[in-house]
Amino acid sequence: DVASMTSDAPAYATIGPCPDIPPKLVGPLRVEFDYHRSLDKVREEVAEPLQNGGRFKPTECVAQKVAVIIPFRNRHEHLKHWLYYLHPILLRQQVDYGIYVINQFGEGVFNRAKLMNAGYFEALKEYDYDCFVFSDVDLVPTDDRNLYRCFSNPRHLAVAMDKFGYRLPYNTYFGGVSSFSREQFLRINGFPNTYWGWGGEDDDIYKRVTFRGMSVSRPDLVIGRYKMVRHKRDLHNEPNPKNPDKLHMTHWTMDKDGINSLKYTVKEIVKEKMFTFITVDIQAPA
Ligand code: UD2
Ligand code: MN
Repeated sequence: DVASMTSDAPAYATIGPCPDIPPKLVGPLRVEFDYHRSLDKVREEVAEPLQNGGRFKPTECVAQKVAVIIPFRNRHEHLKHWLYYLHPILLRQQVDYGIYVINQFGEGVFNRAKLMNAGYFEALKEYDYDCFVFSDVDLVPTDDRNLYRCFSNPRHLAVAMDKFGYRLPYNTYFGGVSSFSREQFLRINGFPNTYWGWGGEDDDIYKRVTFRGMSVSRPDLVIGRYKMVRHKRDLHNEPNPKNPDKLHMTHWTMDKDGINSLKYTVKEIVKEKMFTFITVDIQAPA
């Protein structure tokens, strides 16, 4: 009979792509970091729809497959805030996503861009992601219309941060949060591995994008608002005076310093409910 034939039809035959504008967005959000929920409480409140490892896949439509990569060391309080605010946002944004916290092993000099390269690689070992969002652990968007997905050009999402008076500090600023499709990321040979310590790596990435003939896509200053958890400069992430000089060389170095020269080893992978925590040894200098 006809009724049972319809109900036996495979589900995928009826699922179309997710809409360009997710229907459940609410717009501006209240974001503050002085609440007193523990990580356990946060998990109770936001993790119910998630698969282990901080994974979620919408069932109502076919979504972009997005790996969110967070460079990390010793910022657990910030990570709690990030998870508390971002999971509900990402759920409303209808993304097929996973959260990858890439933890730098040891006490050597920090290297944000190399960690993000490692995150790209590790995420792809797990799932066929087509989009990569790279985010500082301390940045929370305050408007859910700022979509964590990929566009026809590399995207800079963190355009209006509280710490910069809700505007870009300079026109070519590319720090904080960005997204790249797999093709866009490969086209720039990923990120540089050689920016140790604080500063410069985001400007190098911006240059890579323009040198490969792409432009930067951005949300407007209303939708692109962010709050950064206030913090001091960490130990072993001092501004590196060599980094600004390296920027003159990007044009010549980008083809040999990037995803094609990346070397690191995985020390440990831990699947938490709200995220996948991957500790990597990136051979950091003391
Ligand atoms: C700015 C940019 C950032 C990057 C950096 C220069 C903003 C909001 N962000 O960040 O994108 O370009 O300058 O390198 O302006 N981290 C750890 N543990 C550490 C050190 C760093 O987890 O010990 C991670 C964490 O994800 C952090 C990120 O690296 O958010 C950037 O470091 P930061 O927050 O100390 O630097 P900040 O705020 O000046
Ligand atoms: Mn910061």
